[in-house]
Amino acid sequence: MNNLILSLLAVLIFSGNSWADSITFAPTTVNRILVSGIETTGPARGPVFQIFDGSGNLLVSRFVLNGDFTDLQAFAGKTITSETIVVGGLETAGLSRGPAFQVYDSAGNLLLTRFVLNPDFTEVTFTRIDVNNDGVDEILVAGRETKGLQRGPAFQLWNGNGNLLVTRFALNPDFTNLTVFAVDQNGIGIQEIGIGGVETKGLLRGPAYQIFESNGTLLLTRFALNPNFSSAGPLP
Ligand SMILES: [Ca+2]
Ligand SMILES: [Ca+2]
Repeated sequence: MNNLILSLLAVLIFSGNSWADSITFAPTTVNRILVSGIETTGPARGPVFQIFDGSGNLLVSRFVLNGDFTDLQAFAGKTITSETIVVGGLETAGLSRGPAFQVYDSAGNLLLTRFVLNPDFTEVTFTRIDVNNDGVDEILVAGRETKGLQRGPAFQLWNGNGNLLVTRFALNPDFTNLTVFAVDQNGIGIQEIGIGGVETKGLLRGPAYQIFESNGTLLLTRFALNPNFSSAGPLP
């Protein structure tokens, strides 16, 4: 689908309302388009995703999480044996329960809701990763604990049934500007978890990354570039 059609879709969908966070457009696993955003004025119904077929026909429109959520992220994957839509965000008002994700089937039916990490986390990202190479995606959640115990960067791995597989703090509390990525570090077809950042306080050693097995075992720590890059780096 070209940019003209996407732009036209955006105008058709969002005219008349205001939207917070970035509106994102992403492919699904079956040649459809996933659009997500947060409606913050007008009816102000909060986070929503929509699915369009290749001809631009609206197939699914679903309000998700609740109106107290910010930092919406949405992606399509196969967290069960069929396609699912995963939406994540931070509940920063109301009950303020922190980061959570929901899994929907491709028809827009809610399969599960999970609050993750804890309410002291910010800069939370949700991505899919197949850590055991079985064709079913796991859900990788990462962020920084910046309040409370302030333990810094951490990640969790969840399966599509909502079971927590591992929780692991990474790098150290002086790291910011996190990036999370999947990598087959040893080349045997099963992905490991990478987490990179910049040590912007304390020892100020600059950028570094770590590689973990999916069970949380640390495989590698590597500093990169040099400490002069300590104030650089995009936010995820
Ligand atoms: Ca898997
Ligand atoms: Ca591997």
